[in-house]
Amino acid sequence: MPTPESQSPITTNNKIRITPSVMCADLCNLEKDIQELEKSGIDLLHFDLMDAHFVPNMPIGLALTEQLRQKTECDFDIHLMVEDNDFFVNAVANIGVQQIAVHAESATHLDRTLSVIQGYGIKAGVALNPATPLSAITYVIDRLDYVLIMTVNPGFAGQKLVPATLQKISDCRTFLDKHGVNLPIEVDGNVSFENIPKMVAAGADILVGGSSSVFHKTGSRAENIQRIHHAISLGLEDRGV
Ligand code: S6P
Ligand code: MG
Repeated sequence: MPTPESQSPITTNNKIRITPSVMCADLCNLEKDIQELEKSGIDLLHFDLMDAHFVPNMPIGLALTEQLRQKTECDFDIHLMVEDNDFFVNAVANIGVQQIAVHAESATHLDRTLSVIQGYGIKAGVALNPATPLSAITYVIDRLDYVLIMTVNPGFAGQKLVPATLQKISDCRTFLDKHGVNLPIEVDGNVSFENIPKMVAAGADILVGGSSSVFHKTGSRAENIQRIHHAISLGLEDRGV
């Protein structure tokens, strides 16, 4: 937990959003799984698009993203973990998605890539690996729509939280406040029932739900979403809301 001294005033509104990670869903029964989530009140879906180069994995791809676009009204939240960002940005923009985050570590021309995303009328975010300093977004902060803080090293579901990232969420909120911008912070990686209160208290606004929450084996999707809402309310209490 961040110390009281290091906590900044939370300046975003208190509508916390849950974005289930499609790679953690039942991929053989995806339509049914997504419909169940929609019935539970989810309005955002997180797609982890990987190229097996920037990260050593490739769980889901463009064809699946495109087909799922026909099956749900949810907004599509795209997390690119790829080397060729511009190829993937153009490909997913044509599918019809609502927000795209590119990694600062892989974007050679970050400012230009963000402007290409926004040129499509899509919200643009920057994703930061656990070890990447917040200063990586300093000179694009004025054009950003959100920040994606990785709380595990990207590539795989089912990992343990990198502990320093809790402090990083809080530091990110302070950093945004200092720059006078009120952007949502998305957090991704081991966003578990246990970690959610701490993440929300630190300033997280969008929670990526994977195997440690939305798709947790101990409950149905609906039960897990309820547990997440409870965990969020604990975090908001800690924020003093
Ligand atoms: C990881 C990816 C994430 C995972 C999610 C899994 O590279 O970006 O979106 O799908 O973190 O959640 P969990 O609860 O299994 O860590
Ligand atoms: Mg992700």
